[in-house]
Amino acid sequence: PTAQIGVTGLAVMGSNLARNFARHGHTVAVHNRTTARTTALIDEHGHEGNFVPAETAEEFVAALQKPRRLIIMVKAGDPTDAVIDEFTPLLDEGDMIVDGGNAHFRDTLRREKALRAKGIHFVGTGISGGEEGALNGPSIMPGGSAESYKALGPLLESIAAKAPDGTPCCTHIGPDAAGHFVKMVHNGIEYADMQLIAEAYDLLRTVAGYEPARIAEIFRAWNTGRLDSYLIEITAEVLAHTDAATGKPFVDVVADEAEQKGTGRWTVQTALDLGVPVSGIAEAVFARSVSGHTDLRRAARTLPGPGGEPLPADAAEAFAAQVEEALYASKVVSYAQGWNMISSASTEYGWDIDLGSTAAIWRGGCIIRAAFLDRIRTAFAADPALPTLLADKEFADEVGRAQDAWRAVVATAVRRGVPTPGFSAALAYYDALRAERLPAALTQGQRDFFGAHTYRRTDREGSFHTVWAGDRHEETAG
Ligand code: NBP
Repeated sequence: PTAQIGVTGLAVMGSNLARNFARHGHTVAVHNRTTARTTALIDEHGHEGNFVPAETAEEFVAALQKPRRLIIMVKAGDPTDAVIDEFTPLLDEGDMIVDGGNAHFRDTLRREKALRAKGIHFVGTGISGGEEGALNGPSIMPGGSAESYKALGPLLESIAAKAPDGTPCCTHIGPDAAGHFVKMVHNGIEYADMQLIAEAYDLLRTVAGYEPARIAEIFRAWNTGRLDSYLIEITAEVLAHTDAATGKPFVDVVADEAEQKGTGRWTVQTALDLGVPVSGIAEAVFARSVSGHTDLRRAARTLPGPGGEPLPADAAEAFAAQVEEALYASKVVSYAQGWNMISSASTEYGWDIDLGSTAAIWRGGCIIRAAFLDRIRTAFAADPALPTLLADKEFADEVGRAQDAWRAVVATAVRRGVPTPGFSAALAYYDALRAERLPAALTQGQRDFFGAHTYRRTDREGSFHTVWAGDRHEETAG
């Protein structure tokens, strides 16, 4: 056998990943259920490196050096199980199956456990960056055993994106499903980032009264500062684009109903199970959902709103600067929430995830790649036990400086009737964290009143219940 690695599933992601390996000098076995895809890959790109095409599963496995390293890049869900079931009987103890698809981490937990019992390493691996990333350098988030990473790491690191300082955007995240888990949170954060950017655009359009081309210029300028990121960069491109058919701004001819494939929803569902507040991600998922409910929107179109004229030029310019501050502060909050989620899951599942290196491997290759992530890496390097990014001195100072502008923007949005669920939820979270006292004390009182759910006191230990239906004396509970 000659192949260092094999890829089965040669749709766009698998083909591009195989080509990436071949271009980096590795010999790659390639296989697909339907052979036509394998043939097409060899015909079109066979000259790019050393490929070993295989028609059958047996041929494919026979082409791999031991211990075998096999990457599955098929549609997530049942197809992944079908492929695992097909290949497992052909493998030996110590072989590695890497699932590079967008699996739900609970599926990865189940598959890893089953294969571990057979002595096979199952490496659920998040791969971000889409088609382009798979070919030219994705951000790679492998889970699975530390032992498997010794054999896989060098190969994966060779094809991964490189951060601006040259380090590969690939690291062993943690055991079993840790890789697929952080990939899921990455996608959730991506939803939040996109929603915040959309709100900034909406405010600049509605309140400042700017045209898309002008807003594209503003995003371009922001992209040279602390917001420097792939998503801000492509936002400027999309806003500057003119529709060829109508000559109108592209953004004005696209139906305003955002779609989703489900990874943002998974993040929020999982956060609810873990009890971690990720309001920024949740509002982003719900905002897409609201946009898609054309029935509700049609029914509510005539509800009264405040109206109002766009701001005069000077005020508009000042407002745009405030929007940048609100966007930045809200972004810090949603990343803080995302990292809380990773940290909680790491404790819950015993993954021992290095929070700083997760930020480090998102500096390149993936959709949320940004200069900003280096700051998160530094914050966790300074204090690996940082309870929230908002407690990092630098982030705290920055967000503190932004808060006046942030409040002004949210207030203006409310006054002008522009929906800003992302900005508003982020600000509410910030205020909740810094509050000396929360009204949760009242909530506890109500729970005790109607359900005898008990409460704790601020002045002494223990659980208590007030006999609300009787003379309202207090009893020690439990
Ligand atoms: P698709 O998700 O469209 O899957 C197509 C591949 O799955 C084909 O190779 C197909 O084989 C194979 N397949 C199916 Br469907 N059912 C199968 C079965 N029962 N047995 C064997 N093979 C089966 O491909 P993709 O868009 O390249 O994505 C691959 C994976 O990467 C997915 O999990 C996706 O979520 C993930 N991902 C995608 C992106 C992206 O930007 N597209 C980014 C990151 C991750 P056939 O040719 O015989 O039908």
